[in-house]
Amino acid sequence: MQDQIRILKQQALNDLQQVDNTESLPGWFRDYLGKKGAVTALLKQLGTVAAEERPQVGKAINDLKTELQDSFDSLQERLRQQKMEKEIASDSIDVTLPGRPFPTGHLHLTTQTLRKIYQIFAEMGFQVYEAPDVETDAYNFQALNIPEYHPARDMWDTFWVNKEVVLRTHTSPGQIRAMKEFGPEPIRVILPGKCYRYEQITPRSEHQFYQVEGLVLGHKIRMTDLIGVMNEFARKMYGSERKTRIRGSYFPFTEPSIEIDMDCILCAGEGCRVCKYTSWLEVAGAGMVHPVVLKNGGYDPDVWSGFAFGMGVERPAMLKHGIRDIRYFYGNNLQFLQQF
Ligand code: FA5
Repeated sequence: MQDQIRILKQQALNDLQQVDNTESLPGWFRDYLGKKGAVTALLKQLGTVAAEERPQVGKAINDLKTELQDSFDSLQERLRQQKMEKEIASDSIDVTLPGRPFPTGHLHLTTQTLRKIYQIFAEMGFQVYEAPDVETDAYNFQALNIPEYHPARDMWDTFWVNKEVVLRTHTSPGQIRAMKEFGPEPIRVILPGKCYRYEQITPRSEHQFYQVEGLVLGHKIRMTDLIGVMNEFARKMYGSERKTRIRGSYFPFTEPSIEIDMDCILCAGEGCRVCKYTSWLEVAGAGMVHPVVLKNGGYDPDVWSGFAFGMGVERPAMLKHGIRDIRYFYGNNLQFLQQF
C-alpha cells in the first residue's frame, strides 16, 4: 500500500506539472482529489489493510491528500495571477476614467415635509414633543373628552391591541402627556408622529399616516392667536401669497372647534379637481382646548387657556407636489421616491 501511495503521489505531481492553464485545473482535481478520484479510491481500500498497519497507512494517505491539495492551491493561485496579468497586459486601461457613482439614498418625502414643518414652527418658538404610538384608551379617547360609547368615537376607526390599549388614532393624546409633563406652566409644542386607523385604504387614506399636532397653553390665549399661527404656517409652507379662511367644526376636545382652509395652491382660487372646484383646501382641524381636557391635563380652566391644532403630513405633501395617490408614499417604489 505504501508503494501504491508513493507511485500515486509521483504520478499526481507529474500530471500537475503539465497543467499550464486554469481551464485544465478542474480535470486534474477530479482525477485525484474529487469524489471519484484516485486518492479517495485509496482511502476506500484502507479497510483491506491489516489492522496493525492501518493507522500508518491512513496517515500516509491523509498526508498525500494534504500535500496534493496544497500543490493544487498554489498552482491555481499562480495560474490565476498569470491570467490576470495577461488580461491587464492585453487590455488598455484608462486609469483617468472617473469611477462609477455609488448610489446614495435621500430623505423620504414624508421626512422632508416633517422637517419643513418643524422648521416653520421652531421659528415661532415651538418645541418638538414626542408621544408614544401605542396608547391607552384613556389617553387616546377618555382624557380627550371622548368617554366610552360616546358617538364621537365613530370619527376614529381604531386598531385595538386589547380592551385598554390602542394604536393611537391621532396625535392628540400627546396633548395630555405634554400637559402632565410640563404643567401647570405655559406650553408651546408640536407633536409629530404616526397614527393608525382601521379604515379602508383609498387614494386619500392610508391606515398608517403622519400627523403634526400643536398645543399652546398660557394665560389669555385666544382664537386670534390660533388664527395668526395658522396663517403664518400656511404662508411659510405654501407661499406668502396664501389666503386662509376659518369654518366652524366639531371635535370633542376643543370648544369652539374650527377647520382652517387655504386657497388652492394649484389653481390659485380658480377652481380645479384637487380643490373639488371649491377653491379651498383643508389645512388643519383646530380649536380652543376644551375645559375638560385642560382639567384632565392638570390645568385649571379658570386660569389657563390655549389652542390646539392637528394636521396630516402626507396629504399636504400630495397637494404641494400634485401626487394623486397616498399609497405611493409607502409602496417603496424608488422611481416615485427619487423624484423628491
Ligand atoms: C384629528 O385627528 C384631530 N385629532 C385633529 C385636531 C387636533 C383637531 C387638535 C383639533 C385639535 P382628523 O381626523 O380630521 O382630526 O385628522 C386630521 C388630519 O389627519 C386630516 O386632515 C388628514 O390630513 C389626516 N388624516 C386623517 N385620516 C387620514 C388617513 N386615513 N390617511 C391620511 N391622512 C389622514
